Amino acid sequence: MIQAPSMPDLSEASAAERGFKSGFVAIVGRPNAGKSTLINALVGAKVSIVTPVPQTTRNRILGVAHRPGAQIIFMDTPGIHKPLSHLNQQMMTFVRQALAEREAALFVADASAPFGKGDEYAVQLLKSYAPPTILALNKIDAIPKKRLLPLIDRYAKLYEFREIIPISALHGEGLTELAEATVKLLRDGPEYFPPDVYTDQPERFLAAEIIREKIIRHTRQELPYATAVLIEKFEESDTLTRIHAAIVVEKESQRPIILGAGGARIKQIGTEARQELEKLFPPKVFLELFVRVAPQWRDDRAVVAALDYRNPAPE
Ligand SMILES: Nc1nc2c(ncn2[C@@H]2O[C@H](COP(=O)(O)OP(=O)(O)OP(=O)(O)O)[C@@H](O)[C@H]2O)c(=O)[nH]1
Ligand SMILES: [Mg+2]
Repeated sequence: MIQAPSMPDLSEASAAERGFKSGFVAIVGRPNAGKSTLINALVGAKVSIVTPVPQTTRNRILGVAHRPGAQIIFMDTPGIHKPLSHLNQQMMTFVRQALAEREAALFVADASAPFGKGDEYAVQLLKSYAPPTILALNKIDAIPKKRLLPLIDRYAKLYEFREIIPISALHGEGLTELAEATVKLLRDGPEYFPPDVYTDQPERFLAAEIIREKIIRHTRQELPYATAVLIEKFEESDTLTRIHAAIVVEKESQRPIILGAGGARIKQIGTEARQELEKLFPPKVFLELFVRVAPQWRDDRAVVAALDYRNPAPE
């Protein structure tokens, strides 16, 4: 269960009594459908990393959208797929947890990709939890309008979606309608989070994710899934945040791919990550990156557990 940082006082005129709506909403769908782009757009802040590579999100990421009279706590999740490694099984556990703990769901589908078996598989999983769900048909900026109706027909036959809303998460189209339709699925409830809080992720995890985003963007042809980032040191002072991070790869042969010729690639990854980290941890970030080889880490329970920020830190 997700712990709210401060529970409101329900004894007197509580938020619920004032007709305030709130609740947890799972964002689910196939890998690469645009779920993380969508949660960022709905929350109005970058809470989840985005890359062109499927299976980017590996955790359950909370993002709070503060609306007039309502608070929607969105849960971004990994793309629904058949898991092979322990890491992938853990990713699917996050999807199931989100589907089990939600009040409602947004099912995100990539309207620009051909409908296939993977989409049917994803809807089957949704069905097994049967939440009240809105279908968000995403990436409509990338398709001719005439492709929408047949797709809407097809999905309408698969599940009793409460609403089907075409959107472009990237360009912000249809998002006001989507947010309003989502609020309609919520009941009266408390303000779980104060107005200035938009995620529950610890700073160390946010830092690791930003670094991982830059790694994927720079190595996606060669190493789409093989890397993880572990923060080994995170020290904050008024003038400097010092971060040491290990880039974990599976094989010795992958080390030079991260390093690049003469170390140029890891330098570029470091520069881009530092620039973004400095916005989160001003005024200055010192970032040290190094590569560590951990054979078969995706099947190593200890490494996979260390990647989940909800686990207690190792002694
Ligand atoms: N054209 C277009 N591209 C989009 C849109 N939304 C997302 N994308 C792109 O789709 C790719 C995947 O986006 P993500 O938000 O990472 O997708 P995801 O569903 O979170 O993917 P996983 O975490 O891997 O499951 C990125 O290159 C996005 O820029 C959209 O509305 N239009
Ligand atoms: Mg994602």
